[in-house]
Amino acid sequence: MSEVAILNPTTSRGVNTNTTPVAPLLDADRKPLTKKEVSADHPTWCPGCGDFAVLALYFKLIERRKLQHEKITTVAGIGCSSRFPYFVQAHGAHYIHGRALPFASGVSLSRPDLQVCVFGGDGDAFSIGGNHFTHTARKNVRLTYVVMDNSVYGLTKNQTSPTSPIGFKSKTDIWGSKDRPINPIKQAISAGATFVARTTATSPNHVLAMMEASMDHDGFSFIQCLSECVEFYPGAFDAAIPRKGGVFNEIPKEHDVTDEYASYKLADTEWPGLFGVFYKTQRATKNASEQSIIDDLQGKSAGLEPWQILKKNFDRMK
Ligand SMILES: Cc1ncc(C[n+]2csc(CCOP(=O)(O)OP(=O)(O)O)c2C)c(N)n1
Ligand code: SF4
Ligand SMILES: [Mg+2]
Repeated sequence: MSEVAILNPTTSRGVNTNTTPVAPLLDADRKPLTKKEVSADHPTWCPGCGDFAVLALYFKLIERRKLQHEKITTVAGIGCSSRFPYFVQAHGAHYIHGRALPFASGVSLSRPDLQVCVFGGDGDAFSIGGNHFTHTARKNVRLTYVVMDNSVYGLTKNQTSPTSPIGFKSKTDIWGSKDRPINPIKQAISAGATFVARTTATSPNHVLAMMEASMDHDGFSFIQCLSECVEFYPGAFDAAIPRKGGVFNEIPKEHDVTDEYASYKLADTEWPGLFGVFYKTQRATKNASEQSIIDDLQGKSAGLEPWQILKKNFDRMK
């Protein structure tokens, strides 16, 4: 498959409402999809790669939420983690490096009946795709974005990524990285994401809980999911794995997730940091504001077909 593989659109645009419509569950008489029915190619990741767990949990989520093939859209950029859509038997796109979010935004805005899930790596999200991350967050496009963060470029075989720690030795930093890593949680909050969470592939129930909560959220949901690259950064997250002597500390129950500053501060907790929902707020989505423009125009153009409304607008621009 080339870098741009286009999904398969089938139905028309949606419903008039102030909040974004959530992907509806289908008829009760359709059985939930099994893992077998939703898996495609055998994953080509290295044995032991953290990404396997995230994929398995996505299958579980699809089954649990009774999503059917035509309602699931899985989008990714380029990287080991971004191979994700290949392995899901449903609609999706393996798009250009760093550009998964603008593509997914188009899907979300034009098809409010779909559950749009974007997966990718730390390089894809925060290096080449850094600007798209910021703008999709501030626009509050309704979709779930799971960044499988291994703190390295895996696919291209070991370069420093924006989340690699200082001192990390790679092909691009043979003496050890000197650059301060970004903090994805702080970045997401300050950009305007309305749901911000952190989890780790070694805690499956926690990943599942975060993904479920993100899908219930009406807006841009961001999840940083630590996912070890056993090939180029083994042991990167041992400090967060209790069976390896680490600690898995959840966000204190009394934390007010609507308090932006408290969430931001919490995200500064010393490595390996905290896990759970840092921030969650309700703000008008891009989907809802676009829909109100459409409704307005349709109201002024009663009796016209959509193509006639478009033509009228193009004519006005001449
Ligand atoms: C425009 C462009 N620049 C560079 C590349 C090469 N490239 C492919 S994937 C990648 C980095 C992937 O790292 P990450 O997103 O962390 O994913 P991982 O492989 O670690 O899961 C790079 C630099 C590319 N495909 N396209
Ligand atoms: S190189 Fe790393 S990230 Fe890529 S499949 Fe192998 S273990 Fe996973
Ligand atoms: Mg990576």
